Amino acid sequence: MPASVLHEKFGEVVPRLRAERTELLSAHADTQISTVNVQQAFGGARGVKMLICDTSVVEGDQGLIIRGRPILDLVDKLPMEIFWLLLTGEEASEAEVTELRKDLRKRIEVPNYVWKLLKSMGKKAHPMTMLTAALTAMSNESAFRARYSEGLDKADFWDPSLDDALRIIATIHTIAAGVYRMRYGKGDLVDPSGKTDMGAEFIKLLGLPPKKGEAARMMQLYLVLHSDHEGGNASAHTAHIISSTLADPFLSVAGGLNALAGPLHGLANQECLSWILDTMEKFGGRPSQQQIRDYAWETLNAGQVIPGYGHAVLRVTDPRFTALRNFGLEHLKTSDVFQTVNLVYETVPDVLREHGKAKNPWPNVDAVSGSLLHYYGLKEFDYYTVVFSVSRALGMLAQLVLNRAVGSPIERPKSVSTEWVRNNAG
Ligand code: HAX
Repeated sequence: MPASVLHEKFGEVVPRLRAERTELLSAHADTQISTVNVQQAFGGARGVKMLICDTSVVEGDQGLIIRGRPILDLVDKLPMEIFWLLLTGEEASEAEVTELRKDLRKRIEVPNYVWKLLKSMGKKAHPMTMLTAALTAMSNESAFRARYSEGLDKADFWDPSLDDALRIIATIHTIAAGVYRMRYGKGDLVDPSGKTDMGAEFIKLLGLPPKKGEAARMMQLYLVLHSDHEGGNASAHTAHIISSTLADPFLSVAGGLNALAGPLHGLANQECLSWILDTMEKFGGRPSQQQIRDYAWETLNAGQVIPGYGHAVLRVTDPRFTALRNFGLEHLKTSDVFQTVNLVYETVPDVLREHGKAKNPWPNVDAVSGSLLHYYGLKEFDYYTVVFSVSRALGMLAQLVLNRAVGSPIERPKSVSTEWVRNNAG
């Protein structure tokens, strides 16, 4: 496969990244940037600064910032423009976007063995299992794996990794749409054209009604908003650990997406809409605020979490929630489900504050995303995390290529035993 416009661009950026890293390490190698207390060691390493991620940061009081730009400033971008920005730190020009589109179009083919594998998985497989199985199988296609086995200079690791990244970005929505059509009996697969943007093409491949282009616009927004969330979240971190072993990008992203499939992480979006629909079913339609309040308490008193609320880092309403809600306020005026999501937003933070456990009573993006997918025809909730995955692959891959470019080592923090803590904590 010929190198792409992104290879050219990123090749120009790499020397600067390496120089910056060398300079920082030589000037500050021993400078302390974080400490770890017993609470953090037992508590999922919350707040421990021990990873480098340049694609984006999540500020507790602001939410997602991609390459210095708040996510709400990027809502009109295309997913491929976001990948460019995540990777290079710069915005792509119009000409570069045109070239990138052509480069992606050359890579849209999904090998036939992937479709055979997916067909063999039957009607009970979770769509996330199907997606990550497909990506794992596609490791056969890895340019990185092939070139590494021939003997690749460490300085060039990023180059075939970027080939793999582009191949995954060019195919993941086609695979995801294939999973949808096979798993839910939606008929034959639709061939990708590679002519339109990822969001519009994904809607077409899924076979959803275009609603005068609105569905494509929603998908484009969804894919941009979910693309990256710094390096410490469970899926990005998992992908990073796998890739730090020099496993190929297909295996690394598949592993990261397996972490996204947990209900406290990406799977929360399927649980959120279930919770909303359960509320509506229980109260026979759009519930009142009092009914939502009662149901929220019933959920909490049963020892369960309210899906879509709370966050490990955020301490304000997630701006990605705000962006999707704004879209809904404009286009989903007639949707009872969306109006219920709004009422929940007006009610649940007070309940969580009263409950007193969650450090953040505000909604995260998952509290609203399912209601939009549902409105535009994706009624199968257990598919929602697959849509999330199509987007999040962008961030994982940008992080992976950057790490390969600067030669990040295999990750290996030190664990200690409970006995060690008992003996040393005093
Ligand atoms: N409902 C009820 N209780 C909640 C809660 C919620 N929405 N959010 C947090 N809590 C509870 C926690 O379970 C924890 O209880 P215990 O002390 O009994 O263990 C306590 O409040 C403190 O938790 P925290 O420090 O505020 O939050 P964590 O960093 O531990 O967890 C979670 C962050 C997102 C996992 C958590 O808020 C949660 O479970 N939320 C609901 C599920 C959800 O929306 N997940 C999606 C998050 C976004 C994401 O990653 N998407 O991919």
